[in-house]
Amino acid sequence: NLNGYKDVEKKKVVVGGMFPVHQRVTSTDGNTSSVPVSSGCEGFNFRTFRWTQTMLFAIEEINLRTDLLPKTDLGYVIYDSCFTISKAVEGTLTYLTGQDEAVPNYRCGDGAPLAALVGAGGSDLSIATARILGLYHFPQVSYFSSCSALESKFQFPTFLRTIPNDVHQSTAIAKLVLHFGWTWVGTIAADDDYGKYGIKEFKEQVEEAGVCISFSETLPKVSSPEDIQRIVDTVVESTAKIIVVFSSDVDLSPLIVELLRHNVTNRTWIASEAWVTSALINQPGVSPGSVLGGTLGFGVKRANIPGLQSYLLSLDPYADSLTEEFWETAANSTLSRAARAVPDGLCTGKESLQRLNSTYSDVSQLRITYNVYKAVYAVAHALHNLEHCVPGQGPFNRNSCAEITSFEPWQLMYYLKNVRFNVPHTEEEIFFNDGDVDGYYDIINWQVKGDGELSYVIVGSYNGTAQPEARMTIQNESIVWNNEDVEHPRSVCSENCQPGTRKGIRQGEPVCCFDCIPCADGEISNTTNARECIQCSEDYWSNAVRDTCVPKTIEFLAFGEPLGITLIVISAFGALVTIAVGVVFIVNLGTPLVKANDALLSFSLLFSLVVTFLCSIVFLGEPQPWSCMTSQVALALGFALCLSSIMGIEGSPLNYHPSSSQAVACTVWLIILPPHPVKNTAAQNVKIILECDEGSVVFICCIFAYDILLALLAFIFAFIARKLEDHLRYEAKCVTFGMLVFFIVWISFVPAYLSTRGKFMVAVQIFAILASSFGLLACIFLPKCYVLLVKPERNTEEMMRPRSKPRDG
Ligand code: TCR
Repeated sequence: NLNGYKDVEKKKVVVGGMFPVHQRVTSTDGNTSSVPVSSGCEGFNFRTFRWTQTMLFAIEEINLRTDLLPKTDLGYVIYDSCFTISKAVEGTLTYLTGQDEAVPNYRCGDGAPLAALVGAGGSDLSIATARILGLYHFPQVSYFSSCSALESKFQFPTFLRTIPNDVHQSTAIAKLVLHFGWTWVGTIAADDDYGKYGIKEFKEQVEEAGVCISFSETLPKVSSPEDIQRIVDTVVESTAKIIVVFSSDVDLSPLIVELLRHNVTNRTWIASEAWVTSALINQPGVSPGSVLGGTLGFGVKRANIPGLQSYLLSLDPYADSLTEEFWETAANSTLSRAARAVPDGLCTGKESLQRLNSTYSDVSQLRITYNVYKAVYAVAHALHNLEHCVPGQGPFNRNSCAEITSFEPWQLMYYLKNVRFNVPHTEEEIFFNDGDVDGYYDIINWQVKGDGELSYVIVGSYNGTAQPEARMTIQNESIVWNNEDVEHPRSVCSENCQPGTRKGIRQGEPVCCFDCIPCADGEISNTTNARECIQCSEDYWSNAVRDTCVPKTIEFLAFGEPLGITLIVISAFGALVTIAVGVVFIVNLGTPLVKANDALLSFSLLFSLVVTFLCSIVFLGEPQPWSCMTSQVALALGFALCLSSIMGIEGSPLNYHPSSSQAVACTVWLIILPPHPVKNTAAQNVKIILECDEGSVVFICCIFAYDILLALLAFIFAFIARKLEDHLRYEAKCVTFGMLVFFIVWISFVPAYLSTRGKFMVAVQIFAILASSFGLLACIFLPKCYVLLVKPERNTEEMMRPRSKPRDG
């Protein structure tokens, strides 16, 4: 007998209960021509019926206790909210008015004061009932409505709950997703406050951390095969391997059935508390092993309630219309009222419940059941405190107390808010903090056993009251994933960008989907997923894989390298030959050949050639301020001297003056804008070229233009002299030839110089200098030396006819 009213002496208080025992209301035919009746309910739910029975069990347990409410008995009124708001509201109104119009399904203890309402079911039901109850300051303790919207004490002043606020759960799921580095997840929400608020909160948290939502689907409340099909298609098409589902098991099960039919595997499902251990999803027979194996979910605190199972099994089928319906549904037969002899299709009420239905009597996962138990105890403790108020020390106006037989709902609300007690058997301490309890969850993993059945394994926990870093503990090794490998699944839209590349956004796609674009020359990225490549600083350049900046190689034509050595050797050879020619001339100073050509002019020509030979060496090596200045100036002066000497030899009137004016020009250049060494980083990316900057382009052009002018004059003179003066004919021929070589060399120098880069420009320049010097040396002095050394017999006055005019200078 569920009735606790055996002792007539005891005072009575009635506790209201509201449970979604049925899953939906029957659809009405829409006929408005007859008296409308409250719609019936269908879809008997064994799990919620177990909760109903747990409330009765708790009340019975409390009534038997002598330390809790010793002088008062608890009665109960229980309504079926049928998972429907209108039913919940109807029940609440009936409960408040005490009118029996909508007959409560379960009732015991008429006439006694109403204490509090336990329940209402899903969050949207509680939101509706809490608004009405709030109007009358009537306390409501929910075991089940976890939606964060209910935390507002302004809107729901008398709402309390023994289930953690979903804010904790959303945070926990977000943490889990971030823990495994999943950045590409899909979400599915039930079309109610529970699903919508839960997913909203989850999204906010993960998006802040850079996770992208691949798709967001909403499960229909009223069965709609098209919607379900659309969701299945989305799940199949999406590349997201992780799907977070915030929904009650009732709303989710049609989708699961469809997923099983399509055998959608290779996904990891993240379960919210409402379906994580639901038998409705994990249906025996249609084992969702390969589809749902590896699922991770959050479950509220679990507990064992001793005595509950035997209480559940000892259910009297005839107690009430609900128990009758339960029995008939469970045994799949009609309960015979009188019969002792049972015809076919009837049952006796003596069938063994243990064998009939496992969901009802399965006490292995008492989570919501435990919340119901706690809620009833919270009301009982509040009533106990109210009853044991010491007169004169009460909390109310003028320290008064409330009477257990005639208290106001708001007075009980005061006690409920401040209640603090230990739950029997588990010793968990319960107290309400602004109507909420601590957010504690087990992390549950669905593991497929050998026989294909699923088992729930606790692999970690989440404690919302701990320090932020310590909130989640998870044993990665104990998790069994939905794939062959031990590694946790990956779910990203695009793989990480390696160093050397940067993220390139794709227009119109979430930020998690991107392309990896290699860094440009001279730019690097040294982190994964770099947003931008970094430009290397001036003297550095990117390496081949573009992940570090390396110093640019410094380039100049060094003395030690083969080309440098070759050039030194050639120019030294040239200088030596020139000196040797000079020696030969000195030795033969008195001979007609030497006399015929002005000796002084010959020596100055030889000297200038030595200068040009040697100045080419100065072009080599790392440029220094002094070498930059000397090389160009020595070259320009050397040529000027050389060319003016040649003209002198030809008897031109210009003589030495040209070279002295060149010297003046060079001095001005050196003083105003001297050439200086520079690092050329622009010409080539990977190299720094050390070279001489001429200081002023105008100056260097003028100076060498002057040299060219001299060369042209020398050529013209020689050309003319060749015709005019007989005794100079041979001489003039040599000079003409030498000047032609000189022009050819320098004309071909221009394109060669312009088409080379870096240190080879210097080499080209030196080659031109050496070639032109050798050309002049050979053309002008080789024939003379030949005569002087090999054919001295030709070195006679006759051969060198005397000049018609003696020359000055
Ligand atoms: N709170 C949900 C509904 C719900 C549920 C469940 C439904 C929860 N746990 C278990 C079926 C089975 C948690 C709500 O609406 O607030």
